[in-house]
Amino acid sequence: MKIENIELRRVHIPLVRPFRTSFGTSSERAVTIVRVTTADAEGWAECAADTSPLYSSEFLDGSDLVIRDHLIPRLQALGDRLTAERVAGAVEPVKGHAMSKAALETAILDAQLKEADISFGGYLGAVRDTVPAGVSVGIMDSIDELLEAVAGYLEEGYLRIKLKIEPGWDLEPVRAVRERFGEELLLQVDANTAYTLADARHLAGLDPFDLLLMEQPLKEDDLLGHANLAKRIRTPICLDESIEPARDAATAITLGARSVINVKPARVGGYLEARRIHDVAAAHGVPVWCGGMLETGIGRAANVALAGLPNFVLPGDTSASSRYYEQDLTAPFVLENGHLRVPTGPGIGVEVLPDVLAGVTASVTDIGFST
Ligand code: NPQ
Ligand code: MG
Repeated sequence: MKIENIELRRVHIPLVRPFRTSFGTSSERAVTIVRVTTADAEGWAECAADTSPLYSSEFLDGSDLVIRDHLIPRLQALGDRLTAERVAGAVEPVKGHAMSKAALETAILDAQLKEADISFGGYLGAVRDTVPAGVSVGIMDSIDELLEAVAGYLEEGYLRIKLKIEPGWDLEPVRAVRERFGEELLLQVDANTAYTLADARHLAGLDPFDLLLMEQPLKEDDLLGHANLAKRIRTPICLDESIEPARDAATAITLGARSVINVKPARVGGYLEARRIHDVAAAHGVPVWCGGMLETGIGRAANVALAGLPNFVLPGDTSASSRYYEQDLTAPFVLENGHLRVPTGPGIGVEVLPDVLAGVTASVTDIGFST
């Protein structure tokens, strides 16, 4: 495949409501959109990093530099041998920076699949036409506000609720949601690394609420701590931040540090690695679900395709566009009976709306591409 240009574009999109997690509050999503131009196609992707390195060590300004100065030159060095499947190997000497690598690989894969007239779902091996949608609900100022928000999402049709928790916002909100909405509700929590093993007894206090899982209670590098915690609480532990390459998934499974894995293509370095994690987990009977990073329609389209693979057995954070954005960068993803439709067109299968994109663009850099 022959790339003619790579463009990096910083956009800022307002969120419909502030989103508070244990690591901070966002009222807009800043994101870098990557556009790869070839003779016959345009490939699109977004870098999931945030403006500050709080979810993980990556952040957008750093990511733009890594893509420009360290990743793209390694792809140029491949010459005519460049394919999406060769991107990960070519950038492997660069340590870390999974989200930056994922964005670049995904934009190239989109262009390649559009040239070949194959959809993401078809390429990755999706077996479903629609995927069940869950929603991630931020930390709120009061229990009443939380109950109102959850009631609204359930009315819209979301099939699973994930509550963000932190010390001081855990047992009471979970109890209130369970009591108000009943034992049938699929309910889980996400701590984004806010606890330590010393909180084990406190976290066991969530056991009576029959949660599907507790996501990432401890630090990202604390697999052993999670394995220990798993022996002290009944709620299944799900890892998010701890799992980068597929080898991490294998390690976590061997240690007994998890019973479920949140697969986020951005965090693991792209859709090809995400598929490998899906496969490793499936081979061990470990269920997975598709996480989210407040993606625009560009990233959401590819996530929904991934969530169509067979071992994605729990509803993901694959919410409708309206969960985050009044105006998405593509035609909005909408809930149909609690499900999102897997796009079937070539590549990511959705078109970027040029006027909307222009309206939210803060800066554009043409990096070029020469071999
Ligand atoms: C998670 N996502 O599962 C993440 C965390 C997250 C849907 O809960 C800006 C950029 C804001 C990235 C907020 C969901 C974010 C962000 C939350 C990621 O842990
Ligand atoms: Mg998470």
